[in-house]
Order: sequence, then C-alpha cells, then structure tokens
Amino acid sequence: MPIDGEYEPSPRGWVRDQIAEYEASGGARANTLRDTGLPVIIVTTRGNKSGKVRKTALMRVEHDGQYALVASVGGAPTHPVWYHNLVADPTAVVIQDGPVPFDASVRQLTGDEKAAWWERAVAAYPPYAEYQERTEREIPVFVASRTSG
Ligand code: F42
Repeated sequence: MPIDGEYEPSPRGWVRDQIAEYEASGGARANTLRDTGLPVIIVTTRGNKSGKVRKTALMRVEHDGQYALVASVGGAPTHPVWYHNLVADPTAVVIQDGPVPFDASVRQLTGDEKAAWWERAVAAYPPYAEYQERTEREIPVFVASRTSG
C-alpha cells in the first residue's frame, strides 16, 4: 500500500544522501554500495512508533521478481530499526529498484526458504556471510513481493 505522511530521513548522513540521490536520479545515480559496484534498492517503511515515512538503502537481491531484504547492519548485535517497522506492518512497504517505486509486502523467512534466499543474498553481496560470522544474532531475511504499481 502507498506510504504517505511525513518523511523522516535517516540520521545516517551517507545513507540519507544516497537515498536522496537515488530518488532524484530515478535510480540512475547512487545505485551501488560505495565503490563495490554492487547494486542497491531503496525500501520505504512506516515508523512503527512515529508513523513517519522511513527509507532504507539495502543491497539488491532479486530473484523472479521478488527481493530479499537482509537485516544485516554489518553484523551488529541488534536488528536494524527498519526490521521492527516491517514486523509491525509487513504490508507497508515500497521498493524502488530503478526509476519507478512499487508497493510490496514482506514475509520473514525461516528454514529451507530462508537458506535458499540466504544463498542468493551471499551470491549478490558476499560480505553478508562475514556479517553472520561476526554476530550471535541470526540475521533476519524478509522476502518482498510486489503487490501493485
Ligand atoms: N543495511 C542492512 O541492514 N542491509 C543491507 O543490505 C544494507 C545495504 C546498504 C547499502 C547502501 C547503503 O547506503 C546502506 C545500506 N545499509 C544496509 C544500511 C541501511 O540503509 C540502514 O542504515 C541500516 O540497516 C540501519 O537501519 P536502521 O533502521 O537501524 O537505521 C537507523 C540508523 C535509523 O534510521 N534510526 C532512526 C533514528 O531516528 O534513529 C529511526 C528510524 C525508525 O524507523 N524509527 C521508528 C519510527 O517509528 O519512526 C521507530 C522504530 C523503533 O522500533 O524504535
């Protein structure tokens, strides 16, 4: 479903700036993670406490039109805040992968399905494997499916 309301940019400058540049260029610029050359997507969620519009850049892990959203945060000991937004409302999701954003919904993955998507995620962005080594926390993975738009 579309997520309207007050946009609260990320407090992380480099993320905020990447999102702004990506959106301003319709995904033509700022579409990779720094100099890795590996593609990113922009995911919009609704703040589960503030109700504000929140945006996050994530590595692009796509398969048959679905996307994995990997809550890695570099292997930090706690989940990223956007994880809690998705848990609170898995239908309040917009994904931008290129010029046109689209509505999506997410499901948190477990078991074999998670293992299959984890393999795709590590293939797309190998450092995810190191991040999981680095933390006791099991890095959550959501699969996002387009719902409209
Ligand atoms: N992060 C990943 O986890 N995985 C990736 O694959 C990934 C790739 C990536 C590529 C490019 C890039 O620029 C950044 C990338 N990141 C990746 C970093 C990612 O964009 C996020 O910065 C990171 O995952 C941390 O997410 P976060 O949601 O924890 O961000 C914090 C810094 C944040 O935004 N905090 C806000 C704040 O004001 O402190 C709160 C945001 C929020 O949603 N607040 C909720 C609300 O209600 O408004 C409250 C939520 C609550 O429960 O407290």
